[in-house]
Amino acid sequence: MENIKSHVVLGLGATGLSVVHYLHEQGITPLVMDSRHQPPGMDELKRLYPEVELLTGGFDCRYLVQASQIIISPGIAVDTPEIRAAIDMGIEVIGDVELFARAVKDREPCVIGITGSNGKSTVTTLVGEMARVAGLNYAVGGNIGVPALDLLREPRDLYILELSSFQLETTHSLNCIVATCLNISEDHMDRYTDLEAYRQAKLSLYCQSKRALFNREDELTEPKDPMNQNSFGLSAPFNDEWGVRDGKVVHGTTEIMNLLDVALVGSHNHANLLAAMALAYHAGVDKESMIQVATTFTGLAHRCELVAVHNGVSYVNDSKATNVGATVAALEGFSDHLGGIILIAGGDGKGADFQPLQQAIHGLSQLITLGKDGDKIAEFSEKAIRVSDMSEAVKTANELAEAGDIVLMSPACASLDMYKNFMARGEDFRAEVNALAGSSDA
Ligand code: UMA
Ligand code: ADP
Repeated sequence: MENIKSHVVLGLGATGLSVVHYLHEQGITPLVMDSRHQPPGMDELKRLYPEVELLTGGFDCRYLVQASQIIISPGIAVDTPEIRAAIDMGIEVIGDVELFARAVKDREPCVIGITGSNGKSTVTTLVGEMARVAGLNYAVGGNIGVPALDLLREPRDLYILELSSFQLETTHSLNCIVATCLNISEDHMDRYTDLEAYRQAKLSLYCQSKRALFNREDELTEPKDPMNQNSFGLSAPFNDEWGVRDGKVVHGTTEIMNLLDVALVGSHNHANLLAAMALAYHAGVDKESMIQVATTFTGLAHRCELVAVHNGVSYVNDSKATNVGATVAALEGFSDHLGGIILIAGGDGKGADFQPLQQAIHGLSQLITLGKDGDKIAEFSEKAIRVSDMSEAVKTANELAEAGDIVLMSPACASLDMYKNFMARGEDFRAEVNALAGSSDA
């Protein structure tokens, strides 16, 4: 039992590595464990910190119960029996974001926290862009990709953090300037007993913020505490809320801009923009900077992204639609479209109930399904065609589509049954669509 350490880091992905870096800077050498045999951070750990011991292939309880602090990665469920046993013995189990929170706790509030089922990355990026244009010294990170602790390497005045429910389960002392839960719909049901448990993980962010910003069109996002709250939504606002009145984006009675000048398309994205403006406002971003971003930012890749127009058919990559709510939003966003819509959906449903898709699927001209849970979605439509991979899906869509149609790849599922991540799935779709153009030109 030589490798007993006061600090145990669980998980050696991006988060685990960032925690090891951070602890190293504090003069602490932790023990690292990962249930995988070849965790992704293994080579880098060996290269940078050869003195740090790594145990793979499981979590060894003997070391866990003798630790004073366990820092767990978001991909590991807190309910894993070995971790539960340590918690029951009174050992502190926290996440990387909690370490981040403790590192900045003595400063003036300097964090904007963003959670929700969908739109987090879009809003986080929008707020970051607004901060950049306003000339603030800011950094963007968290679930969007760069682990929170890595942001501490440079001195910053403002941290804009995307936070997942997994991260929030193990975060208790963020002291945000303002925090939002953008919306709540089913996701990650393989990690939660029910929607309420998932929702409570998200709403715990409000208790760690000076102000709570909620979505007044989604009552599931409402904070319990009526103090210091504000709202955004597409309806006309009261008092100093953010909303839309007479085709104008407004903050209370102050007009910000014409909705028609907003570069992002889709009503869900307009709601995202309102949330971003409200958040940026509390960080001191001026109206002109907000408008500059709103008129130029057209969206992130893999989120309702137009990939190509081929024979008059628009091919749209919405690979980041990894849950049902995102696909429903995408279909609603195209509900005014006059041509037909062919939806490509399916993948790993993560235990989701697909029922909310039923109505949206009804209006489709064709449904093409693939992946582990594709059949569950296919059950909603007599027109469903089951295919085995993206190549067949795109070729089938191409054969069926008519000029003016949209082929929308919005899977309502995670990609991990067929791909490394949602980006790889989106790139595969893009490659298959580009191959269509190549074959018909030949
Ligand atoms: N894993 C094991 N055993 C372990 C540790 C991890 O099997 O011991 C598996 C997990 O089940 C998971 C994968 O490894 O499938 C990655 O887990 P991780 O905790 O090591 O992940 P990181 O590389 O540290 O990335 C995490 C976030 N990943 C997850 O929450 C699953 C990243 O969000 C985030 O960008 C990163 O920290 C930096 O903060 C990704 C994500 O998919 C994009 N998030 C989910 C989502 O957005 O829906 C929540
Ligand atoms: P997240 O980081 O929460 O996953 P993204 O901004 O990456 O959010 O978008 C993920 C998916 O959700 C995309 O398919 C996108 O089109 C959809 N989406 C974005 N904003 C919203 C919203 N406000 N409501 C519902 N779906 C949304």
